[in-house]
Amino acid sequence: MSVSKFLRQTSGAAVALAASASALANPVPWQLNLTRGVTSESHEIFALHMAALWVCVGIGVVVFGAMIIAMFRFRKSRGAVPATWSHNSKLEFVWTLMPVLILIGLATPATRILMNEYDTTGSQMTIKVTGYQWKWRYDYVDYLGKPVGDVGFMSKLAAASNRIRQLDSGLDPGSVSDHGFKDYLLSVDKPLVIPAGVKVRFVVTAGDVIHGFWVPPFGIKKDAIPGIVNDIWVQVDQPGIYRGQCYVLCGQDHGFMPIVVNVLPKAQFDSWLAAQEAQAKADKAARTAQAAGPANSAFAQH
Ligand SMILES: [Cu+2]
Repeated sequence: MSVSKFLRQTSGAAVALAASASALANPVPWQLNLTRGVTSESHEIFALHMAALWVCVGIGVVVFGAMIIAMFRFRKSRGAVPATWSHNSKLEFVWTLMPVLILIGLATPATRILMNEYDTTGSQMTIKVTGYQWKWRYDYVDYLGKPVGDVGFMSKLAAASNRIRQLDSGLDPGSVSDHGFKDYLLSVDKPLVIPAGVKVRFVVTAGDVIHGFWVPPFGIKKDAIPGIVNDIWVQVDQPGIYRGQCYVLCGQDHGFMPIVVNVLPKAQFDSWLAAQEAQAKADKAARTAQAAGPANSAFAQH
């Protein structure tokens, strides 16, 4: 790719970012840095990432600078004569202590952020997330202290993307979009829906092999392991569509099980959940009636 094309694409992306707040959540072509995200946790992670980056840049400048100066100023053709001493306790002490201090300086905030990410106390909602080859299942367990009745569904790659990805489909991946965002392999048939401004706890597991639940704009990433339940929480204040991926290579369709989270304003979410619960109740009643029907008539015949 030429430099001008690269600049055009990145500046185009910047304009697109500025134009729409919810577009912030969408991945951007040629995105070079870590996703800044929309939650306070993801902002903390981003700040720590930038701090670590600049510490590394500083170390790189000092180390490579010293090497380059030494190579040019003290080269043989300039008549440099090697020193004959072999040990300096003071120097050894300094260059052992400095990395230790830098590591402590980076590890302390990193540990604090991790401990916060693990602390699911005070969450107002629980959703069970299960990874399958190659889709996700979301089961709503409780909300605002009350159990949720039978709301759960599979979430798999959107049909349009699925058609295009088939070998020799001849279809154009650029032809699908969601509100102007080219979403090939990034959309699902039924997104996970959560309320804005509510601390949501995800309990994450898997039904077959190890998967990984990762939503970069939220700053959350959790292993989904069969037989093990991990948990993580998120609180998203800004409604919108957010995208993630399975991050553990889990088989041939690993790249085709995206995650989409639709964050709704709380009132809108409440009515969505109520409708889902009513639907589940009606479905259950229909199933019961169907199961009872033939049995009753069989009984009547005898
Ligand atoms: Cu997977």
